[in-house]
Formats: sequence, C-alpha cells, structure tokens
Amino acid sequence: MRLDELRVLACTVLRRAGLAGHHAEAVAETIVAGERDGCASHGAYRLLVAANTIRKGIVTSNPKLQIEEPGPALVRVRGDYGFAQLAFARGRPRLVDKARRFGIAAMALNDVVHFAALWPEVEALAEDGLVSLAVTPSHAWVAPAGGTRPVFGTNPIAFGWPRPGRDPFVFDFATSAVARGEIELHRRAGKAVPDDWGYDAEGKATTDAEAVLNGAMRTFGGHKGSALAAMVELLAGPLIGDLTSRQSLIADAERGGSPIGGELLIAIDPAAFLGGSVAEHLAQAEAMFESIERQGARLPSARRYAARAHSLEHGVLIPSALHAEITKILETE
Ligand code: NDP
Ligand code: PYC
Repeated sequence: MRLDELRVLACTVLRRAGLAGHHAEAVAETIVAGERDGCASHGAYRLLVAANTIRKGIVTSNPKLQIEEPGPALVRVRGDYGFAQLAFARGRPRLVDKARRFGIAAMALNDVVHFAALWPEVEALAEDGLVSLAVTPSHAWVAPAGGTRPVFGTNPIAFGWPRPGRDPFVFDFATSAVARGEIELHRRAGKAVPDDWGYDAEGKATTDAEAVLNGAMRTFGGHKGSALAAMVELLAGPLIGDLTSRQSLIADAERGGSPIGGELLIAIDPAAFLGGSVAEHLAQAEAMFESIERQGARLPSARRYAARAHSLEHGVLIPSALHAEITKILETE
C-alpha cells in the first residue's frame, strides 16, 4: 500500500469504530508512522488493538480535552479518556513554548488511553529543537527481577536529541524484555518466543507466547530494567496523579483493552544551559555519534529511518491476513 492509502484506510476504520474525525486522524498518523518505519508491533496491527479498545467502551469518541498549568513550567492535558495522541498534539505547542521560555518544562497527559509507540513524540520535540524524555506505564504484565508475578507495565522510555541538519538521535524501548505487541505478533504467527521473555502462570520459563501473555513478562537487563520500569511507574503514575500499571489493569476490568492512565514528557532547550556556545557543544555530541558509527555500530533509529526512506518510495507491505482483519472492521462496526 502507498502511505496515503494506508492513512485513508486507518482513518476510515477508526471513524467506523467510533472515533470523531480529528481524533481518528491523530491516531491514524502514529499508526501510519509505525508501519512506515518498520515497527510492526505498533503499525497497522494497532488498528485491531484500537478498534477492540473502542468497542469495549474504554475510549471517549470525541473527548473534551482540558489544558491546565499547575506551575509556570508545567502543562497538564486532561485527556477525557481519548487516545494519548490527541492529548499530545493539543499540548505540544504549550510544552514547546514553556521549554523555550524557562529552559525546561514538563507535560503530564492525564486520563488517556495508550497503545502507541513514544518515538513519534520525542522525534516531534527534537524537530522543535528540544531534548526530550517520555515515559508511560501500561498494564501490570511484567514481573520484577527476582519475582515471577506481574507488577509493572511494559513501561517504555523514549529519548530524543536534535541534530542540526540530520535525523534526530532517538531511542524508544520497553523496559520489558520486548514489547508485549511483539509477543502478540508471535502468537498470531504461531511462533515460539525465546525462553527469556517471560514465565507461564506457574512462574516457569516458557517459549509459548500465549503462556507468557497469560503469565508474566520479564524486564530487560535484570535488576536494571526492573528499576527503570519502577521509575516509569513512579514518574507517570503517582507523580502526575495518575494510575500505576496495576491500577490500569484493575480499571480495565478484564475487558482486554489498551492501558488507561498517564504519560510524562520532559523537554529541555539546549540553549538554556549553553547560550551562545550551543553549536560548539552540539558538535561534541556529533563527534560521539560519529565515533559510534565509525566502528560499525549503529545508532538507535538508524534502522527506522532507513525503513522510512524505503516506505516513502515504495509503500509498505501489509500481510494479507492482517489486511483482511482490518477491512472486516468496516463490515462489522
Ligand atoms: P526495540 O527493542 O525494537 O527497539 C528499541 C530501541 O533500540 C529502538 O530505538 C531501536 O532502534 C534501538 N535498537 C534496536 N536494535 C539496535 C541496535 N542493534 N543498535 C542500536 N540501537 C538498536 O523496542 P521494544 O520492543 O522495546 O519497543 C517497541 C515499541 O513499543 C517502542 O516504540 C515503545 O514505545 C512501544 N511500547 C509502547 C508501550 C506503551 O505503553 N505505550 C509499552 C511498551 C512498548 P530502531 O527502531 O532503529 O531499530
Ligand atoms: O507493546 O507492550 C506493548 C504496548 C503496551 C501498550 C502499547 N504497547
């Protein structure tokens, strides 16, 4: 499919599933971006996830967003249980303005439903010339290091760094061994998962994707990923007055929808610390990137940017079974 065709399909499906037009467009944009950049777990597949979550009555079709300023450098967007993409789009100009005025600013998205990758947001803030960090909890699916029962969400951490004249330096990863969406894709394909991705309901390591989804996922990097997962819970849960992953799963009440709760974004203007010597110090960042690439290692997002260039020219390949499931939504909703 060409990307404009996928965008039309995504918007049509999301509207048919029940979202108001501008809401559908904001959500479709990140789904198209995910597919375009070769992120299968957060691309077209997410249309099924979003439609299911809407069908379960978890998402407000036409949310009434409220923007508040709890402090001079703080923005809060109350999402009224719309998808997070709409709240981010609405709050972004205010966050950017404050980061430029005060050097650093933070934005809480509260009461949102979240199924998305975070890199589109930190990449957008890098395009605004800002360094940024974004975190969000999900549902309690992940066991702490040393345990086998779920406490944490898959809790992604995304970071963006602007690079003059280049694609920004961006990384975005789940603090679980892998995103849950990846395990769901293994289940769909009937494929085994590596035995260090999770435990079955009895707490035993397993290669059965379904058993991990019904048991507990593992954090990446042992106790280090576990501590980072806890940090995400704290920053985008209690700190901003929103739900932890455990509370999100309780709020879901076994409907099987996407996580409900908050997201925290922090944006920093490099010029705030550096004044007139921004260019000199950003050049040191470039020297570091170069020393990574010179030895054959790659920067995070390099694969994504290459996939993007290919998709912009050639379009994307959607598996026919997935396409059939997506178009079925148009017949049934
Ligand atoms: P991946 O493990 O696929 O990738 C993590 C990051 O590492 C990417 O930035 C990737 O860049 C980079 N990377 C991968 N391999 C290398 C390498 N060899 N060298 C350098 N960098 C590398 O991500 P996850 O499975 O952990 O997460 C996937 C997505 O799921 C994320 O976008 C995340 O936001 C989303 N997610 C969302 C959640 C939510 O609650 N909303 C919950 C959990 C996950 P590249 O893309 O170029 O490969
Ligand atoms: O893949 O873990 C995941 C995920 C959770 C919410 C959105 N994506």
